[in-house]
Amino acid sequence: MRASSSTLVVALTTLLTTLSALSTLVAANHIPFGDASLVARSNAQHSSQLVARDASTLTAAQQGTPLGHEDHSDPVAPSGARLRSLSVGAHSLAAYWTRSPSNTLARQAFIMIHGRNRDGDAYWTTMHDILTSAVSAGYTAADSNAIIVAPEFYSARLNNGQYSSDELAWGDINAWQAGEAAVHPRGATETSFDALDALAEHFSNQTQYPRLEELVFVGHGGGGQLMNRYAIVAKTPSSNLAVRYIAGDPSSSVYFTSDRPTTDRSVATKEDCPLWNTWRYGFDNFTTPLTPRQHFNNVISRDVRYVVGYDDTASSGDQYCMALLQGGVARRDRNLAWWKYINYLARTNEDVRGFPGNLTKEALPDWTGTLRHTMTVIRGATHNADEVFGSSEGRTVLFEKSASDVAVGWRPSGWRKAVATSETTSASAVSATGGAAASGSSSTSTSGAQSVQRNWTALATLLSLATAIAAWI
Ligand SMILES: *[C@@H]1O[C@H](CO)[C@@H](O)[C@H](O)[C@H]1NC(C)=O
Ligand SMILES: *[C@@H]1O[C@H](CO)[C@@H](O)[C@H](O)[C@H]1NC(C)=O
Ligand SMILES: *[C@@H]1O[C@H](CO)[C@@H](O)[C@H](O)[C@H]1NC(C)=O
Ligand SMILES: CC(=O)N[C@H]1CO[C@H](CO)[C@@H](O)[C@@H]1O
Repeated sequence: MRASSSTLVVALTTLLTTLSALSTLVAANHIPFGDASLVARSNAQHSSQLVARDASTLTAAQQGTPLGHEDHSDPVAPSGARLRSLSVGAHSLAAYWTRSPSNTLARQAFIMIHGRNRDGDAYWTTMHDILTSAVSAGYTAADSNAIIVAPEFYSARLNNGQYSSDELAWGDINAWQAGEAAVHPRGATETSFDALDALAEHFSNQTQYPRLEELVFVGHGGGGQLMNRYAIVAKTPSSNLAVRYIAGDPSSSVYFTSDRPTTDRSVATKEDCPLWNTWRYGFDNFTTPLTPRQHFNNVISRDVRYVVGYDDTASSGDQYCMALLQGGVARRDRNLAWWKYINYLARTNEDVRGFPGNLTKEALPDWTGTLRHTMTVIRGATHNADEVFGSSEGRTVLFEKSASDVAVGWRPSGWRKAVATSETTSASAVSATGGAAASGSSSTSTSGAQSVQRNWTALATLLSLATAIAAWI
């Protein structure tokens, strides 16, 4: 073992030196913005002011980012489901729905949001399978009568032929993830947020659902992005329902302030990224009467649960500079940095120093409040809804009514949920990677820990390579 360990160290050192080159490649992906004709065209095409607010949609159009999965065939409901249309404003939303729901018995309803491929049918089945296996395993928090709904946020270009003349479809690319308005039917003003509000209202009807107690909004990837934004603006649901919002492995979040966890200028800089704080990444251009702080106060009091695959480290998904500024190339690191950020803003006493991201409590405004959110980090899970939600920890996130019963999963070594005094030991500052790759290294000094933390992205990549190399040696 000793010999292969030193071989490993040599291999890792070599890899480490290549990582600066990799960061440069990432830096080359910075997005220039300012094509006025594009904005004008976009505004003319969609009269609603809502359309022009999403920085990702505009950037994708400008860069000609590949549109992705295309499907024009007749949608087919998976067995156990049927395709329904639910009224949203003047139009309707298509959704796969439990075929024979036990409306009078159901205690739980799940609104399962698809990812960027808009494959609600597959997501309905994922949720159905997870529910079925939890129930047959005797997991008492799972309701055997739960109703599952998987909406379809169709793309007007990539899915035409699949939706009816009355059904909503969204503009390209992935505008629904940011809560934008539909562009079909012509003149539609309903947004994806409105569609979720309509589902909440539907399930609030106690005549139709007399025993319903829990309404669970859950999404993964692009659906996870919709979730962490919807939780900020959702209409307050009926008081008889405990509502939770579950965001799985989103690529980005909406930052409430101008702070960002990436300060490594070789990864991304605000100066080279004019849209760094524009909605979906920050509050600029978001159409809202409230201040970011008011939104923060609202959302922290809601039951929001983040789920992150510990191995969701590939540099896939959103690689625009706006997202890179949120913690580098990997979704995992961005989500862990987000957890640090909201804990610092709310001045919780969770010790999050071991999480990645160059943020300090002192540098952030003091928005003290009670943070009701949870973050569950699932070892062995990549960017995959089945792995994340099918794990034993994922099960607690989906089914447990009380946030206090949600498993936390992985944490950096030395992590403690609550501390009486804030600056006690330096062991807790050991980086997340250190904790996972070498759990014996918990005596790392504070300065050592900081340099490990600075190299977070590099080490995170190395961690997955190390596993491969160890097997190969
Ligand atoms: C933000 O709003 C301004 C003013 O309405 C507009 O000129 C600009 O194009 C918008 N930017 C984006 C990225 O939507
Ligand atoms: C609630 O559901 C019942 C039974 O389906 C229906 O008759 C009633 O109109 C609904 N109420 C509202 C406010 O939609
Ligand atoms: C964090 O800040 C340090 C010191 O300014 C810097 O060297 C490092 O690159 C930063 N790390 C990230 C991930 O931005
Ligand atoms: C690859 C990389 O980011 N290496 C950095 C790790 O941290 C040390 C100390 O802060 C830097 O000098 C390296 O450049």
